[in-house]
Amino acid sequence: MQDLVLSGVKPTSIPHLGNYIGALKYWVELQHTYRCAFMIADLHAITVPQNPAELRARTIDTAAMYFAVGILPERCFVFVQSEVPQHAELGWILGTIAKMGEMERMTQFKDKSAKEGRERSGIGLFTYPALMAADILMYDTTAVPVGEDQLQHLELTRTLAQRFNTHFGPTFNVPEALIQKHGARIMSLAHPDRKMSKSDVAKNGTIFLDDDTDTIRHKISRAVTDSGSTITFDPIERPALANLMTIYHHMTGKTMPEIEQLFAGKGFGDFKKELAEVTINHLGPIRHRLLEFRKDPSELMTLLNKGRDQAQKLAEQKMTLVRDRVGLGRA
Ligand code: ATP
Ligand code: LTN
Repeated sequence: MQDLVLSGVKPTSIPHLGNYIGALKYWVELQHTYRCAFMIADLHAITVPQNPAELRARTIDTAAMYFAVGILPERCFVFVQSEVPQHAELGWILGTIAKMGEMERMTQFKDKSAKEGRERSGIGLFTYPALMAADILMYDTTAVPVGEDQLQHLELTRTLAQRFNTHFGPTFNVPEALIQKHGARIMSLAHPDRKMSKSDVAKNGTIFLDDDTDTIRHKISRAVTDSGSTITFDPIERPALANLMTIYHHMTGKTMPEIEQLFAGKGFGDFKKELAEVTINHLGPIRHRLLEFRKDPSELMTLLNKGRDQAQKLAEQKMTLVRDRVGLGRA
């Protein structure tokens, strides 16, 4: 079987630097080794309330961002999850073999349902992992690049695939997780003890991939640093500076010793100024391509139509087998 990598993000905001370093940038590397499918997970996005007009705009923006960061349409198919209705169908079927206990153990569900209170949380938040399993199993995916937060969902996906195969006969490939070798959790510039996130209340904590040059300079100049004055990498003692150095590393490809040497004898001010410049240089072309897609979305629409058609074709093949195995519909 040919290897296939599949992943996705929820279109709940403009992707930020954390999403880029933690996911998108890695996908761009993977496409040179694997056949890839990248999805905009809009059905997952609505497991928490969304404004409909904003959701639709973010869905298009997220798709544009995939191509803007360098996903190549000739190597990957990119599609919007809800445009392939077989995902919802398979999510339902997998939900019938998943156990309450398994779903209740999911830490993402525990965390997210704690916010609203369990009684008031939507059922979609609970069944989220069955839909995610459907996304993955639909295409005989062999490997899934995910952050650590999603590993538990991937483990459940494997369990559901094996359980289905045992009950109904071989149907799904059992996928592996792909963990980024030098992956990093990027922390908020304003609160280095929290991950950089779309929902950071501190406005300067998150760099969005469509931030303009002045905004990036401003946010980096306001970034929290630790005590001391030398530029040395020490994630335990000086986590704020280590976070900024990690960003510098991902923006330039320079190693930590190289960065330390570059800034020997210089202070935080010089370092931050230089960090802003390398970030602007790296993100500038991405932002430029995003703005072009926004101005004229016709090319993007063609790419998404192609991705949808390809995904639907594969999904329908798989669902024909699944319906047959389970005994759904007429012969
Ligand atoms: P939420 O905060 O709503 O749970 P999220 O940002 O974790 O959302 P997505 O938007 O779907 O979830 O994230 C897409 C990918 O980006 C995931 O693989 C996630 O691990 C990664 N990611 C998100 N924030 C960071 C971060 N600060 N550093 C590194 N990777 C990140
Ligand atoms: N749950 C993931 C997004 C996601 C996904 C997927 C990732 C939805 N379906 C399938 C990999 C494979 C998240 O929150 N990052």
